Amino acid sequence: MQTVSEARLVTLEEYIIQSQNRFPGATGELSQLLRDIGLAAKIISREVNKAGITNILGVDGSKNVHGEEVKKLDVFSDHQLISALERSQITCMVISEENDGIVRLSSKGGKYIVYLDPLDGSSNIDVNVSVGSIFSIYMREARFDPTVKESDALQPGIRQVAAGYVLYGSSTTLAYTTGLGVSLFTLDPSIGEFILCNRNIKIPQKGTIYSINEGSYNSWDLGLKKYIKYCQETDPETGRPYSARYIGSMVADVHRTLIKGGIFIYPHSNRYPEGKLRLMYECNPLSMIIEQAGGMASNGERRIMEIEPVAIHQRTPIYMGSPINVRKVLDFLVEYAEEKTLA
Ligand code: AHM
Ligand code: MG
Repeated sequence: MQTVSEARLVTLEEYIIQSQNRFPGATGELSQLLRDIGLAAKIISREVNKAGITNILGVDGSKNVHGEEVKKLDVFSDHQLISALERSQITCMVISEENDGIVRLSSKGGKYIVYLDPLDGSSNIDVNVSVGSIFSIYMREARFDPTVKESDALQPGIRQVAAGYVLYGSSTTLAYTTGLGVSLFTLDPSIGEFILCNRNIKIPQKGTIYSINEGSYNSWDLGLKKYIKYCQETDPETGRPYSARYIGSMVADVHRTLIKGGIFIYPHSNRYPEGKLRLMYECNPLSMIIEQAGGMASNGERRIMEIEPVAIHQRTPIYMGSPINVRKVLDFLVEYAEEKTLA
């Protein structure tokens, strides 16, 4: 692991500029976009940290497009990110978990389309557990068509030009990729800067942690039930069963999986026949991060990032993490595919 010595701290801003300089033809627009997201993340981080002592904590009364209660911090985070993107005038459209339709920005010729989950895991806010922001960036194909349409945003995850997340945990961590590995930063609150802590993080090939909401066990496919039982048996390499860890904030569970290895699963079930998590602003960006770090992400049948989207808020089951673990669960799903019916 390549770490950066305290003697020469590299900030997110510096790192983005250094990375851009490696591409002679780069216009700097993507760099600007990443800097905008970094700035919004610092403001959200500050509000998340003081949520308990201000009136921003809790439900604001309205419901989001999925009928869930909107927390004030969700709304705040959504506004911060969208205003940051509006300011730089290079994004034509934003799609966010908090908004039913597309949000057209004033820069109609803007090159980029950005998907956001402004505050993922928001049911955890009230209990002081980690939450996160997720972003996924695409280029607009029909740039010279003045009408920005929802169909412009329906691109598979393999076309993402950049993706990342911010985890508001015991410290605030930002991870992003532009397709050349994953860089990780930690916010130093004393100077208000994200500091580079790893320029090319790699996920362990295999881990011994499984992460799934086991309360839904009875409604899983047989292959998944068998796989989880397999995880609970003694692993010959460690002499112990796998450990179960489930935070209930996808960003936090995936971040742990990135660092420690293992598997994160949100399958389909009776309650969520298509899975619960959203393809475009949860699964695709986190899959790009995990793949760029050497891991895998599948919906159980195919690579997440190859799914052709049909709707901006569509859901998908997801199995992601260390390659050895993901391949194993996929083997179980295939082996018991004949008995696929949800019990
Ligand atoms: P949210 O975007 O409304 O917060 O929902 C997504 C969250 C994910 O962060 C997390 O993985 C999942 O919901 C947890 O769901 P469950 O409580 O069903 O296990
Ligand atoms: Mg979410």
